Amino acid sequence: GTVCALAMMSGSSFAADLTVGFSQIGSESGWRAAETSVTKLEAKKRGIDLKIADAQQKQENQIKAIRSFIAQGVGAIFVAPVVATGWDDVLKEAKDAKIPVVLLDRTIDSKDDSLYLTAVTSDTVYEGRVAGEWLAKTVGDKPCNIVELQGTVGSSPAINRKKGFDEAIAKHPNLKITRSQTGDFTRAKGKEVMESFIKAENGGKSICAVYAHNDDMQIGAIQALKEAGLKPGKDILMVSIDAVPDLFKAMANGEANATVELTPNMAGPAFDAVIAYKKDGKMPPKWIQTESKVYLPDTAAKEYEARKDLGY
Ligand code: GZL
Repeated sequence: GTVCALAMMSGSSFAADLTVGFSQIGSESGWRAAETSVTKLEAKKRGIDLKIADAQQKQENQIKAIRSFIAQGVGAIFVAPVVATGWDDVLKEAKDAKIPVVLLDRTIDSKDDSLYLTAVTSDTVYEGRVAGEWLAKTVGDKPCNIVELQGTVGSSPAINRKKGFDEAIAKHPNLKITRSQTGDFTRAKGKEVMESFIKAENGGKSICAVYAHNDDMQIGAIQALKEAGLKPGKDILMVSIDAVPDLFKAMANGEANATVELTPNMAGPAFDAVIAYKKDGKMPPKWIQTESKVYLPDTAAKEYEARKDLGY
């Protein structure tokens, strides 16, 4: 009745005077674009005033944005840290200004975890591991040369997705990564690096599988393989991570074989943690983990339909 309505009111009215500054990496991938649009939706749902700064993938722009949010006296700061190191000083300034910081979708290497309230991310080591396990199961015991498209150098997902995948295939000596290079999580770079792999691997004939740290680089790789007259998804196994609509489309066309889901909604749990902290002093866990799940071609068409209007 009334009490509940008042509680609801106080919750949302409390959120209504909350301003959050979000230092977003950029729009390097379909997943990143979806994360930005979902964050705007989640802020709107809670009546939160959201200010987003796009860093065009540059850490110095993120640090500038955080300093400007501190100067504006925002209620909380979200940051998706493009790389894992170099944050201690600016996060110390936010801490001294008593502005809680939440890490979204990537983590930082810091000995001092008091520099952030919580990190909302998936388990990116697990994502790499399930990708490796799926490939091992699919290949069986025949020799398989794998080429790997790594994410942004020094970013926590690139480091962890490599770690998890390496651990999984270490158990299968017939699986070997013969080439590994960063495609910086973008389609263009993923295509460019795949073209160089094809040249180096005698026209790509010796490539058994492509492991890409995200779907956007995989989509670039598919284009490069097709232009070289090869058949990705048929002669070459294609496994990647993010579960973006265009990858489901590629799977439905028989050009990709598996993707591991990464929800773009990191902001919902982040907003709720900040509201509970500021309203009732409730300390969230240091890591709020989002779920990951492997998707295969059998449900690709349905999953594509379910996601295509999500703002990717
Ligand atoms: C992972 C996230 C990665 C996505 C990419 O949590 O940081 O960044 O996998 C994006 O698509 O560039």
